[in-house]
Amino acid sequence: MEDDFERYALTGWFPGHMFKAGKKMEEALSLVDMAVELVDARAPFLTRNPNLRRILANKPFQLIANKQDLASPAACNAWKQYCMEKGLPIHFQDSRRMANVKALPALWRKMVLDARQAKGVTRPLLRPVRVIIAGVPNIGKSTLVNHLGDRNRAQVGPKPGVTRSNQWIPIGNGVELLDTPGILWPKIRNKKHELLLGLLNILNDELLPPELLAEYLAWELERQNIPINWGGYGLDGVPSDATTLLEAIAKKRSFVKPGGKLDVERAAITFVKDFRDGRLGRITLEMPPQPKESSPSEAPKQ
Ligand SMILES: Nc1nc2c(ncn2[C@@H]2O[C@H](COP(=O)(O)OP(=O)(O)OP(=O)(O)O)[C@@H](O)[C@H]2O)c(=O)[nH]1
Ligand SMILES: [Mg+2]
Repeated sequence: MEDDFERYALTGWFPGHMFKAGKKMEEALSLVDMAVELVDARAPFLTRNPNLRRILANKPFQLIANKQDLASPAACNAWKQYCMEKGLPIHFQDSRRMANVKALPALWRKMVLDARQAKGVTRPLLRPVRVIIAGVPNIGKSTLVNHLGDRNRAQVGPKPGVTRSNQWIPIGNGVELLDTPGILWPKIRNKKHELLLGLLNILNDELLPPELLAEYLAWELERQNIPINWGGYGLDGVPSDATTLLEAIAKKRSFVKPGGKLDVERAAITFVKDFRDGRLGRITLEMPPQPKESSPSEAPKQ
């Protein structure tokens, strides 16, 4: 399957939102002691917001790769190793599982208190540690916040010393969360990046035609040589192109438009949904960067 995605222009949807949300985020970050950024375990760096850590200055920061259950376990391990070597530990989790998230508040409190100590602050912190959960749309922020905050929801309310529109949700362990939707917009690098964000359901589905998302997904599967059960779509093996694939799916599922033409759009929606729901298997779309191989001219002389 050919890689020719650059022939499509970017949808150009982000800049306005990015600016407004960026300003709001800067305000929110000035109120918290630390930030937690949620990224997608299937593409951890391509779903990061490059500006968050810069805005945070010297405050503690935790990177959580969410939706671990949908990512390849081997790839998650490779990412853990890579990030550890870079001095930015990454924690993988499925935020829908309570067992995965219950230890987080105590860890966040410790991170903030340790950072104060490292700065030489000796005054005890007499208030709860304040944390914001940030990340791109649909990444699982509310899922995590609700898991952590459920029991204390009723107590939510404005507190003195905090702007009235900002509310704090106490979550126990001496931690409270800033109740602001910590939505970040990723900086879209190129068309392939935009399609990846679309595939991961981070961009609004109305922005990108499903056939294009399906073509990109099929191309990624082929590029990475990821085996999937093509037989389930009525194919003998890897399809030669996206049209063959979508027509096979439409035939197999009897997706036919009035007049008898195959409904390839519906086939594309099905294929993309199967990926998003994990029915194609646990698939990672972005691997950690490889160390640059030395070119022959740079190779050490024997
Ligand atoms: N498979 C899987 N799904 C998850 C996980 N965490 C959240 N989800 C699902 O992802 C979807 C989005 O979750 P939300 O918590 O609404 O995401 P959000 O970041 O608050 O989204 P916005 O408010 O739109 O920015 C929901 O369908 C969740 O059930 C996870 O770890 N694994
Ligand atoms: Mg939300």
